[in-house]
Amino acid sequence: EKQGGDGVKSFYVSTPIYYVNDAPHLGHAYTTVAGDVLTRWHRQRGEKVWYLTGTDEHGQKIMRTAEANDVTPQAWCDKLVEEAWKPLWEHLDIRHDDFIRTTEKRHTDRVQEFVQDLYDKDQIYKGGYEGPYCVGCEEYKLPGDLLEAEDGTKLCPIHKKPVEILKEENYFFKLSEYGPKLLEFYEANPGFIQPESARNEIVNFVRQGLQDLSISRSTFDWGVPVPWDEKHVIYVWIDALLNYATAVGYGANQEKFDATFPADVHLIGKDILRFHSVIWPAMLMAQGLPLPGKVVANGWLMVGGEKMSKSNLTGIKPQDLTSHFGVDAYRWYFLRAIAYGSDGSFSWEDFSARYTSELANDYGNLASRVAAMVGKYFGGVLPEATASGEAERAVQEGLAEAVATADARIGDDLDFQAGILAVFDFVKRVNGYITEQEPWKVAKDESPEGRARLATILYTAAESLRGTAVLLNAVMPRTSQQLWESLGAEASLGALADQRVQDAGRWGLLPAGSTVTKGAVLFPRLEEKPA
Ligand code: ME8
Repeated sequence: EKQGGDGVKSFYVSTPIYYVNDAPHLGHAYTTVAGDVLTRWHRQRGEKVWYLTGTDEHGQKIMRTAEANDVTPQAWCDKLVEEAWKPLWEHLDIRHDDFIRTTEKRHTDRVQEFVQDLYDKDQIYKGGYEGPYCVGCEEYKLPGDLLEAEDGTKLCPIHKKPVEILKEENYFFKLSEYGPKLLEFYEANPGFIQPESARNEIVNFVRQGLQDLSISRSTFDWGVPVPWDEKHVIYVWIDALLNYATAVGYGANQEKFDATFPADVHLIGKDILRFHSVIWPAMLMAQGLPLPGKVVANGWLMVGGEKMSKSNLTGIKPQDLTSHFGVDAYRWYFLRAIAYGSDGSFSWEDFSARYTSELANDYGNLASRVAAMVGKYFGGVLPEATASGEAERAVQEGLAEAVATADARIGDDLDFQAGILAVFDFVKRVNGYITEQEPWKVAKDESPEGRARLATILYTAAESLRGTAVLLNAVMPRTSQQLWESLGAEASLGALADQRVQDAGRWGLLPAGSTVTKGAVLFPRLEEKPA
């Protein structure tokens, strides 16, 4: 997609850029799939969209991992990006428009310019700092936030690992000056930080007063050099946050930058809320750049009551789940089962139960029954609905409601669960309609009235599926495409991706005469759970 030139700003969505000290896990995939669904949804509204993801490659955490593996940090990052991160996003059908790596020159040059500019504007000064530092978070911690082990060791509240006391002469960004302006901004933009609990946490934090932020490090060198003092490297978080600007042409391609920046939605996990809703806006304010639309924090995927992390993944990789449930069911499950913004536990049993009842029984069976009956009673040619009545009108209204609800919940509120549920409620309704109308009995009546009734029932069901294929395309692109083909919709309506959400609830789009075929089962029965 070309950015710029037509004066229309893209709907711009970002994920965090992930640390490449290890391979991606379910938690990273959770945020990235959510962004993919959100951006596919907006594309299906006909909007221009820009979806950015990438990797965060500097800092001590990466450096130590590379050392432990006896390779250079750059070689380590190259390997992980090419062999683990990019392949997983491809496997999960993530359609990002760009993938930024913080070791790329298009990024590092601009980071230096940005920081130099702040220095020239007197927003950065030299000072000293001593305090507890968590390498896992790459962050100085406030003493009051630390946990204490039984032997008195101070622990990072997120990583539950000992913090290190760091003492350095550093450059500082005058973050403390931005507190009042930030509070004013939060006040004027109540939706800026979501969910509500995250907003409250940040407002309280900023009200207590902000400290200046150390933005350089001099005890190691794996980072972007501070341009006026090359003994220092730029703090990894300043470097990382700037990806959202450098990736869309900041300081290099003004046309693209204007057509894209700022992000409409920064998707993050709640661990990195302060960086995105305090430091990042303050950095932008310092440069007079526009502020993002919103920062939306997802909750934790939990395993056995603990936040899922690289160390306690209990061995489950995204690929273990996709090979069992399929990619589409994987994309669907986490958004369906957990309210976005809340913590949620993953369990193999819950996934299996929902797969079987909601995907295979409710949805997949509906699709195959309808195709089978059009085949059996009408030779695979979709008949015309000439005898619609009360029951059909209820189904038509049901579709319109599902479209409106899904559009508002997924496209605007990022309440993926409610949006998906609205579509599956409609699927239940269509199943109920078929159960009540009993087409297999109507089929025994060979009078013209009987044939008209049967035709109407099957048309109504097939046209309903046309709607669900469009509505679920963002979440489950592969099975939606399969269904689209089985309905013979492509010939008359064109590509599934070109179907507009705004039109999805209009009744009667799928023309009578379409060739309906019974394709492969959408959601096959699950094999035994692997040992
Ligand atoms: O923080 N549940 O990278 P990171 C849900 N490089 N989401 C989870 C999760 C879990 N258990 N675990 C991780 C960094 N995530 C920085 C970001 S951005 C300028 C720099 C997701 O590799 C969630 O989105 O530690 C979280 O914020 C992100 O992965 C952290 O990834």
